[in-house]
Amino acid sequence: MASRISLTQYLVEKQREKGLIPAELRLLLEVVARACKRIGYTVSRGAIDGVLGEAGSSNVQGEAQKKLDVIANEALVEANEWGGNLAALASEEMDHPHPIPHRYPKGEFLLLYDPLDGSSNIDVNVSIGTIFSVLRLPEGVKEPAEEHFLQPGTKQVAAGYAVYGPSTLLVLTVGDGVACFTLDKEIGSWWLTVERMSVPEHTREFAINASNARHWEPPVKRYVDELLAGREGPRGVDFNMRWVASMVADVHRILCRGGIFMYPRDNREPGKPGKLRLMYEANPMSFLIEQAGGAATNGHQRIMEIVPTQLHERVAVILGSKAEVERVTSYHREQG
Ligand code: AHM
Ligand code: MG
Repeated sequence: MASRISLTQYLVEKQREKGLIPAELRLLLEVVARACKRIGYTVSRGAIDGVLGEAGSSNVQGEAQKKLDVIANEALVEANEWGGNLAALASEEMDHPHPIPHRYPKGEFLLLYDPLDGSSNIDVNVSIGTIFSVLRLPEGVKEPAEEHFLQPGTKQVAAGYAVYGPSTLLVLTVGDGVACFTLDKEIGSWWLTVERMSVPEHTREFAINASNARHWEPPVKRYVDELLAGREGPRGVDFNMRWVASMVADVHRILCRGGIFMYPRDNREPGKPGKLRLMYEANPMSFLIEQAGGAATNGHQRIMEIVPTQLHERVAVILGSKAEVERVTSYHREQG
């Protein structure tokens, strides 16, 4: 058998040989990966263990929580709060940041996550996942509060996601490219299966929830109309459409073979700049996509440069193959 590289070995190399990450960050990422392993196992048990269906509660965004949203959130809190590497953590499923209990030592990192992305796919056995982002607690801060999380995506020191699909995968960046690990369920190890993921600059595949077409703003409408016109239209080629409705799975496809993913701002709720959340969905995915050679904007600016004003802030998302993201962004610019 060819020798394999485990997640631990990969991270130790980043720490030791390249001096890219401190030991505390490596340990933190291993804890997150372990929690994802546990969540993946729970997801796979499904109806046998009664984990499908509604939890009967709702989160801060007013969305009904599924049982697995709650279970996954708890798994990440439990795995991380005693490790000594975190100052605080924040989640889509918790109104406010969760402080590290006083009985445990505190570290210098902040963890943000969407514990179970693609909640609408849980009960129909379609790929779902966990998305996470790691920031540093600003220097000199002793008691972390919500305001300390409000850093732009460029400050992320690590980001990644797990996909619970046909295989359980972990895709990770510490700012030195994007690596993909596959969970070996018998042994319990994450093996490195793609050392450097790369998003092709050009693509003929796009992902958007077309049922919202009537609410889109003109630049998005123009772009999608041009794609739909195919060979006979201004682009002169046919495009293909894919929409899993789990951001983890749609972004994973783009990291594997290119494409463009859009959840634009629309006119359904004019007060909201999009559906997806900046800090634990858009920022980590943008970091990964940029590290793999792609681009990510909200139509007007690079997502990672947005300075957040709220923990659960929403943002329009256009990410993937560079040439297409630049085209959509230029249509927004022309529109003014
Ligand atoms: P969730 O975090 O509650 O699962 O919501 C986010 C999901 C994304 O994974 C996906 O891209 C999008 O919402 C799907 O939206 P829609 O239901 O409009 O297709
Ligand atoms: Mg989500």
